[in-house]
Amino acid sequence: RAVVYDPPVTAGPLHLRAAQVLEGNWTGTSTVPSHSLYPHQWSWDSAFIAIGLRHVSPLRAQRELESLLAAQWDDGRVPHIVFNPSVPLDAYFPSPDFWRSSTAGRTAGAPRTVQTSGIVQPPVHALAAWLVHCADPVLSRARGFLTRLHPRLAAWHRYLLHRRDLGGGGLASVVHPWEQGMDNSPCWDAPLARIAPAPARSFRRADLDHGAAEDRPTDLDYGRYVRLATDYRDRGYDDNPGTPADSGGGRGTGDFAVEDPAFNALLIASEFALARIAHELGATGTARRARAQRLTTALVERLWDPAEGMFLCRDVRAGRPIPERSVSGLVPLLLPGLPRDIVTALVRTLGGPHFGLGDSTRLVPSYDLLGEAFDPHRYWRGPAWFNTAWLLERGLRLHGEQTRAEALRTAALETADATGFAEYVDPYTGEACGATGFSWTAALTLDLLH
Ligand code: 9WN
Repeated sequence: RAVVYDPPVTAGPLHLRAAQVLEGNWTGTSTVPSHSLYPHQWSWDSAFIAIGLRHVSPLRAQRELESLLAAQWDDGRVPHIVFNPSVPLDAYFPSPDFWRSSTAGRTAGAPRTVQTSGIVQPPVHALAAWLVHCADPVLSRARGFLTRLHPRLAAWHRYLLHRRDLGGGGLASVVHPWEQGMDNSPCWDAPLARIAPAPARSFRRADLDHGAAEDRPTDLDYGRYVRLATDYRDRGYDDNPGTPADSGGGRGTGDFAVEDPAFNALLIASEFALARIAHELGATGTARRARAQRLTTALVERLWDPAEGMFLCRDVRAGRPIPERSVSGLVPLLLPGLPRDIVTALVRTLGGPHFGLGDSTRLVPSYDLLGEAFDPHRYWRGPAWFNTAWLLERGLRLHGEQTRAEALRTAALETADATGFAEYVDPYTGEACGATGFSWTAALTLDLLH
């Protein structure tokens, strides 16, 4: 595998090596996920990176979030990529000339001076901002960190809760698999099957210059990603939530609209964090807390499946749940207001035959071990990722499952160490896949060490 630019991981204690990875991936204003595969700033990566970086440099952690939110659009969306103008266009696909944010996104209020994508990623940012503040409240207050970020975070949540309520039930929808962050999850197979792929020769994938083809999404997946993103761009990135779609399947105009449990759980966790931020800034935060609780109820009503013992995605266009078990359906475990019987069922599912935690797997697989589409090496169709391990460790701890949380924490630290901070790993063997020296793996290692 040609992983050319990843920082060398030298010997030394784990926390030092994790800090070195983040140092090597720091550009001066933000941190790239990986110089080889992902040489720009990514939205949810930056949130996870800031959560770890706060233990090394609270100032850099604040700047990580500030630089991302400086690229926010006027309609409130936080773009999934903020492009670094000094990186050659062919280093990553799709590049700024594909997204054309400053022209195609003008009506939606894309920034003029910085180039971004036009889609979003999971809203981990308010949670990250609160944790970063807590790492050094004196510095945070002196720099007016939360005072400056609060209106941007509030606008971001407003965008998701209003412009993206395409199902009409209070939850946010994603309009592209890249938005949910688990790009080629089998959950998207059915809704994506309706999308006519863009011809393979109409674009050039840069990811295959650095990653092994068998660990990455297929060309057919990419054709559909390109089609969806092109259509959204050509509509001026307009979400148009008031208009019923022709198919009758919810609001909005695009062909892909899905309510995802992890995306919405992270939004709710971030709403709770925004309540704390508001309180720190002198408000009560009561309304936000109440809203977070209402959203938790909506999440349970719309996405909980008692027979499966987990949350499922909902295909808004088809008007039905997607019968695939993804780690995304376990992530709501991180919510404080979850009914006790749901917590019990989620913990049982996590340790049961579909995810095997504490039994057959080292880390939580991204997809059902018994699912037809399971592949231990192909990206989000089976491999274990460190951000989901971190979220579930938090959830287990929150709900009093200390022993399981501790076992997951130990496994994550050992695997991060053994693989040189791999992007993702085979869930059974822990073998490294994708890039090494991957930023959120290093960052969340730091957080788990503290
Ligand atoms: C597309 C950066 C990102 C992560 C995503 C992960 C992958 C991009 C890609 O890399 O997606 O956004 O090119 O494959 O799936 O979760 O944020 O690390």
